[in-house]
Amino acid sequence: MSDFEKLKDKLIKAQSSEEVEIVRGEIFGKNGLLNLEFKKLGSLSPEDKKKVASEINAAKQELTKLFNDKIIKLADSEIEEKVKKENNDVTLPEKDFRIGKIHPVSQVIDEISSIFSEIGFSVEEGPDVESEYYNFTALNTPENHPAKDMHDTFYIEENLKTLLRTHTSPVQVRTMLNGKPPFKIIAPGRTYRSDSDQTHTPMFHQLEGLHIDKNINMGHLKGCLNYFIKEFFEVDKIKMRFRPSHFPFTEPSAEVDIGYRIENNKIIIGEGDKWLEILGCGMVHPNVLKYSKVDPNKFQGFAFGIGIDRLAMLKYGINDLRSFFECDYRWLNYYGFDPLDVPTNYRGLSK
Ligand code: 2NL
Repeated sequence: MSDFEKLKDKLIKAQSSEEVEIVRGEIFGKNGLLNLEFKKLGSLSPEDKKKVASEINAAKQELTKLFNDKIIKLADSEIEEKVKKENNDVTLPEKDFRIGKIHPVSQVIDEISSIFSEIGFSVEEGPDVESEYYNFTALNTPENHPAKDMHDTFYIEENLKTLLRTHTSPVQVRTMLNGKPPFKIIAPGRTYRSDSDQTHTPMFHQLEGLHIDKNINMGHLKGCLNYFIKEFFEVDKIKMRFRPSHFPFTEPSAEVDIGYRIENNKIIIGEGDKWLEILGCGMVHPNVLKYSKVDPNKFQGFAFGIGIDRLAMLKYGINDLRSFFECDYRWLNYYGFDPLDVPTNYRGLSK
């Protein structure tokens, strides 16, 4: 058997692509048989040279075809073998949950829901497209209030009676109309205002709370917010102050500041002599209770509203609000949370 015949036989008998690769080197490689044979041509007479060269070329062509056929056949059967072994069902959902990340806004909503559910609040949701009645009238907002201005609120063009909700308060009004007191709910969700600059986006997230029962007073509100802020920032002590304010839907109304200081370019929440405004609150206005079919002589309660985006920025050291809504996968990969680490109070919210 000639050297060519031997290698041809070896190629035919090869069982795997690794074996084919070895024979390929022996035939077509730098020191392979073909190069060796071509080198020998130099010492032959011109006539023999022509004859032997054409023989080598014929063998080269035959081997090339054999090699290509073989590699395709083996690749096919090897893939088939692999698929059989792996037993993958491509219709099943993604197995590796670590690929996706939870957006910091969703994380903060989950954290706050966990904190309030611990003290008996349930979560309510409502539509983003609201009626003017639930968004303003039922919340005791006068006809000439600046918030109702076309420049501040997105009205749905055709009738001006529907709009994109400017807060999540209509969710609470709907909940009260659909049930009987007491009520102890939070309403997180998207809200919209015609405002866009470095610190405002036309769509933002808000969370409101409402507790209506007999004999609820400002002391309950203070205790509830103190608990919430400590849990949320995961600190034992918090400095908190109430400043008088005004909202059409609460009386009295207040804004809440928390104490902080800056250390090594990082914000320390709960201590220090600087103040940061974080939410608005108050005792629900009797008119709002009347609109919601709750008797203000029997029931009263407190309500509060918090901007979630700013809270998420504060807690997780995110400086640019607009990055929240750019859908940049690299940003989400860095600031996002593990979907399997669901926040709970007893196991830790964010660690
Ligand atoms: C703020 C202020 C606030 C409320 C929201 C509310 C809801 C009902 C009745 C009464 Cl149904 N009040 N919500 C009360 C006070 C303040 O939000 O600055 N939010 C970012």
